Amino acid sequence: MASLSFTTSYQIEGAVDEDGRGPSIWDAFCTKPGKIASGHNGDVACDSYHRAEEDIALLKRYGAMAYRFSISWSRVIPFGGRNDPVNEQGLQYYIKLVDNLLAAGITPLIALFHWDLPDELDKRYGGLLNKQEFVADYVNYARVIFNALSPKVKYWITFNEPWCSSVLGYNTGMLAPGRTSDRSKSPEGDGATEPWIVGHNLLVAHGTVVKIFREEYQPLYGGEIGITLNGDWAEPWDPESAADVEACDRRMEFAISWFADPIYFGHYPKTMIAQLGNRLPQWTDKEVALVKDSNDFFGMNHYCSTFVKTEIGKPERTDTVGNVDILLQNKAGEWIGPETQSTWLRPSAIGFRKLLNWLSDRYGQPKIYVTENGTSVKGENDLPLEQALKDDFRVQYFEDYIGAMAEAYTYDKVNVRAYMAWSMMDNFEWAEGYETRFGVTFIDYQNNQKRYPKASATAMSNIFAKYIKNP
Ligand code: GBH
Repeated sequence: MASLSFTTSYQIEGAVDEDGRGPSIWDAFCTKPGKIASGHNGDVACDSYHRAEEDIALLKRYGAMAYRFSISWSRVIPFGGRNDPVNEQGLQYYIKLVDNLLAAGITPLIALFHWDLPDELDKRYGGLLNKQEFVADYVNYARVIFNALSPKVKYWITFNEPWCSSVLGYNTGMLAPGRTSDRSKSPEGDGATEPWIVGHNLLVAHGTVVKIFREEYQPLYGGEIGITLNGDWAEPWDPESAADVEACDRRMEFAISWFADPIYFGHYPKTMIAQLGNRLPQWTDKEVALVKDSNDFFGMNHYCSTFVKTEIGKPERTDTVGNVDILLQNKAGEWIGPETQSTWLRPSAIGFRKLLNWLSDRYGQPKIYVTENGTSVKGENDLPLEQALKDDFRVQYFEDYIGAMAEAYTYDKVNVRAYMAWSMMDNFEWAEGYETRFGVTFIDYQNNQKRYPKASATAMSNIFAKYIKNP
């Protein structure tokens, strides 16, 4: 299964006040001064709430086989909680979206949660920090969606990038809800407890919903469910240095194994236990039973590679990534890849192939779905429209990365079965606002969100036709 496409609710929909939608933590976060580039917000975004049909027609024209999107919890249950009313209009929006995708021959793949928690749940009980309440409300929300859509939708993602929700939402404060409150508490580390608590709660919520899906919905309608993690490939800064090689392991474990080890092995990775001690929550037997073996597929978002150097001794800065220093240059002064618009994103297709192999080896050849992969282009937002549409850099990126994935599949026997490009269209890039563009479709934000296919949109159909066969 290959797709040209992927989007998420808050990043594309807009219409934040319409048809009974309640506010999410992202609506609240965007009002905080200094949090989002140029003070942007998702009020209008790509206006996809009103243009879903136009977008599906575009997908069809691009030859997309699948479309991954996320559901806005606060559109469906405006206050979010299990005793709060369901907003029928919000639910109908997604039912119609799915029906229209299916009618167009496009397979829907749904993420239940891509960061936009109903704001009320954050206010009511601390949102993701409150295990008991959060899990119960998430279960209720998932049931509402499964009841409406599981007969039609065969691919489900419980959470997108729990690392981002935990670390960026509760430690660096870069993403909503923007908490940084317990940084620098203790001398033996940066002292943060909240990211590890949130990560744990997300895993328990994931495992609980997977169990319900498997017991109550899968037997009736089939379908698959899993979690999507994010992870860059880590390459040692000095390959001769054992310490740098170890730093790479720490980096990978703190990014990916934090969530994948409990799911595949039933415990946290050893580097995290060693570094975080009792700040890492303990697994109860009941929780292990819920979380272990809870992936039907391994969802992986991947963008780039970095060099990694040992950095023991500066824990206050790097605790959350594994006490490592992340660099773009190796010891010889070589850059990992060309510059993009995003400071964090340095492409390296070889790194992608290595990552796929690492996942496959460590987790016993799981079925992998690449649920996001793509790039911004340096200066793209400043180009006149005609030039922005000639995004050769992005075309090259996709060719290289999909080529590397095809090699991993063909020569390394990695069981990678789906690929979704980020993104079908330029959209609200969280803290980067609208200044960074990732789309294969240009959105003219100045002119009524008009859509223009970029060269990469055309290129993608050809790339897929070359490498990937159905399903
Ligand atoms: C994806 O995350 C998101 O899932 C998607 O919604 C988003 O639009 C896309 O990225 C493109 O930005 O200061 O080093 O913490 C990708 C993983 C992890 C990439 C956090 C950006 C922030 C830089 N992201 N990282 S850092």
